Amino acid sequence: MKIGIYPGSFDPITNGHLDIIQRASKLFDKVIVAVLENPNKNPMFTLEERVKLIKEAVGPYKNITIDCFSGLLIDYAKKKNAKVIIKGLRAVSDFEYEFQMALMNRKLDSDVETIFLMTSSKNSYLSSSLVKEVARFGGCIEGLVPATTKDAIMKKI
Ligand code: COD
Repeated sequence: MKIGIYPGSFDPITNGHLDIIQRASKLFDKVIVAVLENPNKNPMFTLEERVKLIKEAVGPYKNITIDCFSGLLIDYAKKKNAKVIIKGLRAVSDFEYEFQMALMNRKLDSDVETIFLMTSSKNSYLSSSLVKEVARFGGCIEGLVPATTKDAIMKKI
C-alpha cells in the first residue's frame, strides 16, 4: 500500500492545504494528514481544534486520515510505514526552506522521499498566517478557507 504523509501546522487549514490533500489522495492509496504538535509555537487553534477543522473539511475523502504527531517527522513516517512525505510549494520563497528540510529528512532516512505538489494558481498567495491577519483586521476571508474554518476563525477573533 502506498502511504503518503502530508505534514504541517495547519493553523488553520486553508483552501491551499485542502487542494494539496485532495490531489494527493488521487496519487496514494492512503494519505495521512499529520498535524504537528509544537509546544514552542503559540497557535490560534489547539491541536484538537486543528484536527477537527481538517476532519470537517476533508470529510468525503475515504483514503485520507487525520492524525497528529510530535518530535521528528521522519520518526513518525517510519512508525506509519510511509515512504513518502508530501509537501506543497507556493513560490520560490517556499523552496529554500523545503529543500533544506527534504535533504535533512533524506539524511535521517534515505528510504523516505519528499515529493512536492505545486500549488494551484488560485491558491498561490494563501497561507494560514495571512488569512488570520486579514481576519483580525476585519478583511473578508470568504473563499480562502473552508466554511467551517471561517466560522471558527471568526469566533476566535
Ligand atoms: N498551496 C500549496 N501548498 C501550501 C499552501 C498553499 N496555498 N499553503 C501551505 N502549503 C503547504 C506548505 O508548503 C507545507 O508543505 C504544507 O502545506 C503545510 O503548511 P503549514 O504552513 O501548515 O505547515 P508548516 O510549513 O509550518 O509545517 C512544517 C512541518 C511541520 C512540516 C515541519 O516543521 C516539520 O516537519 N516538523 C517536525 C520536526 C522535524 O522533523 N524537524 C526536522 C525537519 S528536517
